[in-house]
Amino acid sequence: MAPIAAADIPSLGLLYKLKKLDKAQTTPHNDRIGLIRGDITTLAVDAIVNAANNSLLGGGGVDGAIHRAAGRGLVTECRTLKGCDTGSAKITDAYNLPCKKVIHTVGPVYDDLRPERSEAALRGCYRSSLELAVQHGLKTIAFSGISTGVYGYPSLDACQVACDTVKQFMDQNGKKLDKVIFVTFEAKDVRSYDSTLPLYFPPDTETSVDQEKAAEDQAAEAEATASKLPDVPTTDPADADPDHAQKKQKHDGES
Ligand code: AR6
Repeated sequence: MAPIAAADIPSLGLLYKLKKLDKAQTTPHNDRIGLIRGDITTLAVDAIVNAANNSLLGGGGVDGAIHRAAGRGLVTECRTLKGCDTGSAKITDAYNLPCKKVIHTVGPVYDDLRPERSEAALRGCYRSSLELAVQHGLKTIAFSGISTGVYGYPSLDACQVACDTVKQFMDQNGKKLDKVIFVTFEAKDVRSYDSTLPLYFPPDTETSVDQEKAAEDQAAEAEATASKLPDVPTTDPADADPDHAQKKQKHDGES
């Protein structure tokens, strides 16, 4: 399968425009957020983010797919890194992958007795990966759904943490990155991102497009009505018709 370039991955801004939800590039981050479903190893972006384990020596899931596609050079370099803490990230070359670098982050094994600890660690994964990308001058970065596979983080909760952390980072450092891409693989994650992304990166709302159209229609209607109205009299009708006052008095007297 041919590698997919960052520019060919649809941004939220484009998706909103296709759905006629967005007027223009008015919501700051929408053209810098990408969404694609597929195999992250096929993306020709600056960096892909691997959902690794503390050893950084490979495993199953996306980690296994990345190591297989990269070739032996990746695990050889990973050995020199001496592992990675949960919630942190380290960077390597990409070897046979079409991307330039691989950022390896270690998500939490979801702890449903202490969800706040899992959340803090997952935030750390996204934040430290973004920081590494910026430090290395990487402009386009694609995230797999960290911890949402065998580490058991509920998809919707993980997605909210991912969107919120990326949004906060972009609010502060947005211009340093050209595109942050969320890569979904399974249907549950597709559903989570479809419902969550518009909450964190809203379109320049449907209502505002509708309201603008309604305001235009109203103005046109008002203009049409105004053109049909008689001119406003500039003098008192009684002055223009001297009999009028008498007629009126007579009429009032009859009733
Ligand atoms: N491209 C994009 N996403 C993928 C791909 C792929 N090729 N393959 C799987 N996913 P997981 P974790 C998605 O289990 O939960 C490894 O053994 C998948 O649908 O890979 O963080 C490590 O060595 C899911 O949404 O990572 C660790 O031991 C997401 O990638 C452990 O698993 C993450 O699922 C880490 O567990």
